[in-house]
Amino acid sequence: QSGGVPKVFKATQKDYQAVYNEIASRLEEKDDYDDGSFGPVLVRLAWHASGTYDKETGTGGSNGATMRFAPESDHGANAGLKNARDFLEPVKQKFPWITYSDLWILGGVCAIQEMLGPKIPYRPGRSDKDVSGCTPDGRLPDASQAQDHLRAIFGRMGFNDQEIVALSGAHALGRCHTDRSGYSGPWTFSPTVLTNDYYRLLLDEKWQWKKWDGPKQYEDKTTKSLMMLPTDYALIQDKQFRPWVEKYAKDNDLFFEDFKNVVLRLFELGVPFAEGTENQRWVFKSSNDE
Ligand code: CCH
Repeated sequence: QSGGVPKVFKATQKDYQAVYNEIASRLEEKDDYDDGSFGPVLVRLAWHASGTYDKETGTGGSNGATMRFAPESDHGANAGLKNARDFLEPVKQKFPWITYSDLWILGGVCAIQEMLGPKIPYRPGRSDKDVSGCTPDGRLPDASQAQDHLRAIFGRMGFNDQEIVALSGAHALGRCHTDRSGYSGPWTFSPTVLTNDYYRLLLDEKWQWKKWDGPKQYEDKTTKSLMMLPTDYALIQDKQFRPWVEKYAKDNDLFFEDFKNVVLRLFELGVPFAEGTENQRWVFKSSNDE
């Protein structure tokens, strides 16, 4: 560099798109994991990084990536997320300028888009914190509980009833693992493609308690191969939640629009973005875009 002054690298949208592309190609390549994709566990990592937010104290949220450290990495709710963090580590090595906290959220955005969900507009600006930024245990939802608990947990993050139901549609993706949460099985028949099937199945299937030694969960009466958590089932038991389940079950476009808006907010919780960047979010090209 002229004058001996080291040039500060300022990453642009193009640079972040390159990181997106790297994550997408690793998703494609590593298709022997779980149901054939790391996508669902990447979405869960981005959600658990963000969902620790407390609007009263401004603590937690996607700024910090403090789940890299114990005690947060050892919180029961985060069991299994090492798979997602390890998946992203080589990406961090290849693009060392990106923060872990921006990378984990970009991983969630990329996974949702590559699993054929809506585009999730993104802006960078998260910085990594040290172990002192770890949030206390108990901030993420407990699947054995019901609507009051959901409202308390998501209300603390700043979300209303409609947003709770829209966010829950992410359970179209992935599965429960007995060696992680103790629960077992997928919610839908296509756990690596985002659809509104979660809502449709909630309403259309007959659900019964699964007979087993594990934690209380529902199974579908017809095939006994799908599951619902007590918190999932609460969405159709509760009078205020249920109309939203019905709307999203009928209208995938509405679900995608609302899911995009609420996930965008979730992924930005607790981040002190530079002023004036609210209207400067980027939309990344997915690998199947022309
Ligand atoms: Fe979830 N989720 N989640 N979840 N979750 C689990 C798995 C996934 C709850 C409990 C569980 C959201 C909301 C809730 C995903 C995304 C979201 C598991 C199984 C439990 C238990 C973990 C295991 O055993 O591997 C509860 C309770 C709530 C309350 O509302 C929200 C919100 C999102 C995202 C927006 C995804 C994706 C998975 C699948 C992970 C995988 O590895 O397949």
